[in-house]
Amino acid sequence: MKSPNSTITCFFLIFLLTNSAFAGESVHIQNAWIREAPPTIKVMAGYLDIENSSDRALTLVSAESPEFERIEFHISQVENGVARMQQQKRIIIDPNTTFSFEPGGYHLMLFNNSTPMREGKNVSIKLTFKDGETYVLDAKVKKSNSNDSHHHDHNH
Ligand SMILES: [Cu+2]
Repeated sequence: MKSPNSTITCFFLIFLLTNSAFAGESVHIQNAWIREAPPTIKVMAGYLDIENSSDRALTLVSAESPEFERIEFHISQVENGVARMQQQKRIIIDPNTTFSFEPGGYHLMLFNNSTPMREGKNVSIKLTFKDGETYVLDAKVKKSNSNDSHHHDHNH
């Protein structure tokens, strides 16, 4: 026969497990910025670091902002000397790693801003993960400080 005590312990354990499966405390997003572009350019690149200090992989499935029509995940690659960008439907962040969107590699591609994007502006971006969790972060518009290989020209 079960003692009342073991039932209580059991409930308590379930509560703890549910809590630890919540990624909120083990995900940190830092260094979010958007590269300032001339006002006529309606496609901009954004960068950030996502630190996953949990012991399970995270899958980033979408990004959105009230300031932009849409946001895609892209990777820049050089093929036969030509820089190309390819859309990625999802981004997987392995357990205990930091995933960087950075110039020349993975980046957010932000389309059709509704307001001018000048240096110093803060842009709210919402990230959604596969488990339904969302994060809202601020990305600062900054001038590029390096002449890296990222191109704003698209062949979509
Ligand atoms: Cu791109």
